[in-house]
Amino acid sequence: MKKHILIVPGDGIGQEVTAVGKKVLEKIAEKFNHEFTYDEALIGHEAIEATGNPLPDETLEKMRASDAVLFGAVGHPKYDNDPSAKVRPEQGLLKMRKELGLYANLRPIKLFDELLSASSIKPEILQGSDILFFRELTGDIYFGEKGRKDDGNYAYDIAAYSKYEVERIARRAFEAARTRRKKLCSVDKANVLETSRLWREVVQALAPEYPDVEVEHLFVDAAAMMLIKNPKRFDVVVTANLFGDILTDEASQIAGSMGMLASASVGDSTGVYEPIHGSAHDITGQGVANPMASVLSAALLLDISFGMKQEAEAVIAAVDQVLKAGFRTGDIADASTPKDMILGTEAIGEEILRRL
Ligand code: GGG
Repeated sequence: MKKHILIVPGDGIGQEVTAVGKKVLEKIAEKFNHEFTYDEALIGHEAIEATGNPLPDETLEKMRASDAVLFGAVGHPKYDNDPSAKVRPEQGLLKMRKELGLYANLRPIKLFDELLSASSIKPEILQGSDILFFRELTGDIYFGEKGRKDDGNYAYDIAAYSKYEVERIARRAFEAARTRRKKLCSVDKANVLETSRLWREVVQALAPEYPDVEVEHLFVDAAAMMLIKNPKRFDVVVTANLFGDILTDEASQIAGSMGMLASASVGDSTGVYEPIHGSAHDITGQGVANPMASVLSAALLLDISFGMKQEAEAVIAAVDQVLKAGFRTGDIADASTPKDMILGTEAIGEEILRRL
C-alpha cells in the first residue's frame, strides 16, 4: 500500500520521540511491503522562531495533503512565565485541531502487565485495567470567547457546546463501546454547568439507539476518584475537552507513566497521532525521554488511518517484548530495575526495532 505521512515533531522531546516513531513506521513499511513516503513540517515554538506563526499555512496544507500525521508535542517554558505573550506554541495545536476538524481524541489507557509495579497504585487494583477515553477536542472552554477587562484585572474563558458537537463524539464513543465491553461512562459536571446538562441530555437521548451498551453518567470529581480507586470499572469514557485533558493525565498513572500514552485525533480530515505528553523541557536534550507513546501512536496511525491491523499489532507486540525483556526508560523503571536495563530514547527505540 502507498501512503504519505507527515512528520511534525514540534518542540522539546517531541523531536526525540517522534524520530523513534518514524523509524518504527519505516521498519513496518519494509517488513510488510508498503511504500510510505514522508515529509516534515513545523509547529509550536520552533515554528514561531522560524516564521512568527505557531501553525504556518504551509504546515496546514501539508497536513491536509497527507494520509496521516505523526506529531510530537508543543510548548516552551519561556511562555509559561510570560502571561503577556500574544503568540504561544499551544495556539498552533489548537488551530490544527480546529482547522482539520479533529473533534475526537482517542486515548487508550493500556496497561502492559510488565508495568504493574511501575505505578504507585496497588497492582491488585490495576491488573486488568483497559480504558478507552474519548476526549472532545474542538469545543468547550478551550475555544470559547476569552479575554480581559478592567485593565487586565478580570479574566474570562467561556465554555460552550452545541448539541451537534456533543452528539458526534458521543456516537463515536457508543460505537467503540459496542466493539469492547459494552460499557460507556459519560463524564460531566451537570450539577453545576449548563454545558454539562446539555452534554448529559444528548448522551441520554442517544442511549436508546445503542440498547446493547450500558450507559452511566458520572460527575468529573467522582470520576477522578473512581479512576484511582477502581479503574477496572471503566471501559469507554466520553467527556469534554478540559475534563478529558485532566482525567487522562491522571489515568496515565494506571499505565505507569505519561510516556506510555498514545493518542489519535480524528474527525473530518487527516488523522493526527501523538503522545499525550507535552514537550517536557526539563528533560529535553538529555536523550532519556520514553519514546513508547510515540511508537504506540504510530501503531494507532497504522490501525485507524490505514486499516493495517496486523502491522499495528506487530508494533504493540514489539513494545510488549521489550518490556518483557526487562528494558525500561527512567520514567517506568522502579527500585528493582537493574541500572544497565534503564535505556535512553534511542537505545530503547533500537530494542523495539530489533523485535519488529
Ligand atoms: N502531544 C501533546 C501536546 O503537545 N500537548 C501540549 C499541550 O499544550 N496540550 C494542550 C492540550 O491538549 O490541552
